[in-house]
Amino acid sequence: MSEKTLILVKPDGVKRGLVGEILGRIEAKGYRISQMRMLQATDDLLAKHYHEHTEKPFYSGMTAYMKSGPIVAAIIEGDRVIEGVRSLSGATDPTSAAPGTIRGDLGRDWGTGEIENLIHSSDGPESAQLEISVWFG
Ligand code: 3AN
Repeated sequence: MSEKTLILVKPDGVKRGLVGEILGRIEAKGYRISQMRMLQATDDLLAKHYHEHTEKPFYSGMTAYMKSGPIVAAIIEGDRVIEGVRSLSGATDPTSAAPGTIRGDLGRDWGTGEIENLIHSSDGPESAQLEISVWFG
């Protein structure tokens, strides 16, 4: 059964001109972009999106990074798309993310103290549903 996931191209991806490359990899895999918007993240949207992390020590630096420029939010559709886009995205740390993944091929540590890892993708059906409602209402 076809499912939906939510991706964000994070501010570093937009600033570096990698929106097309990142979305292109998702499309080339065979998934379909069903909705897309460019916007500026706010504290309120990020608190809902990252509700599991609001008490973590890295939360304030991470949200400052997420607000450092526009992001692109998209809903992606396809069979097993949640798992498939997580696999395309790669591990959280771009330095050690596997080559062949978006983070592994295009990301690195820039010495800023923040994990700038280009893409967010929902990690399960419940988070996909919640995150789609956060960014697309
Ligand atoms: P992923 O995006 O790989 O699913 P999550 O959901 O565990 O990672 O974390 C969300 C975001 O929080 C990450 N993309 C990263 O920017 C940040 N983050 C996670 N863990 C850490 C950490 N240990 N130190 C700093 N930032 C972190």
